Amino acid sequence: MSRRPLIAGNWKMNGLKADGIALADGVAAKRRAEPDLACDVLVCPPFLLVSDVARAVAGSGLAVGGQDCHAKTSGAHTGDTSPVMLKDAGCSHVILGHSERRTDHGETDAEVKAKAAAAHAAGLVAIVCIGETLAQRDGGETLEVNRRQLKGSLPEGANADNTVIAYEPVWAIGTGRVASPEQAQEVHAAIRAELVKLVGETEAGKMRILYGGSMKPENAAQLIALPDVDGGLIGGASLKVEDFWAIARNCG
Ligand code: 3PY
Repeated sequence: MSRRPLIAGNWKMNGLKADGIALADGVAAKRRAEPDLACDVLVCPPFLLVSDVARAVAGSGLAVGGQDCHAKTSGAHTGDTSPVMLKDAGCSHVILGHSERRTDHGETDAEVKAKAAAAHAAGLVAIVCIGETLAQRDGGETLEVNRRQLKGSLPEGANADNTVIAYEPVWAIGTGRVASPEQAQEVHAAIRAELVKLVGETEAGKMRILYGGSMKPENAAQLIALPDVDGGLIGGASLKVEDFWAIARNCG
């Protein structure tokens, strides 16, 4: 089954307003110059920059996403951002359950699932992140951990239109280490097999599974060419227009 790749930039907690707008302008210019690009492209700035970035890229074909959201629509939740607010600010996607949130904020699969359900209700595509630590990989638990996180984090009603999975081995995030093509394909194939049980064969066949974790221009082509890798969730390399665009062009 052919799936249109998605290249998503996770800017994390980087950049002030001028930097974010310059980056968004740069990526939008590339996108406008290549209307026939073979993939979808998404940028996920920090919350405070979402509205400015959405304005900067309007009409370019780029999508904008948040990096987290609350599981409630509104209420007494100091410091949080609701999925409805993200939608209102111009987002179409939201990253959920990134390992940095699971580590820094103790997010559990059940919380990610509730957030994903809320994102769906707000009309956002949830990018649900899963991945094993180095200790889990060394302990031979990789496939089991990813299956468990996937099952625990996917809400009722998840389908290929409202959900994207991102496999991000924790040991490859911000470390410069990247999964080998064999390691990535093994886990992506196992995730797709688990998706068949969770959402049925048709949706599992259509659902995009991104690889994340030190994806760069030098390794992207090899990873994106794998049968079950449908694009990337890009950290550091998404902060440089030329690097991010070099990855997006690898999808052709
Ligand atoms: C990375 O590339 O390190 C990421 O965490 C992407 O989300």
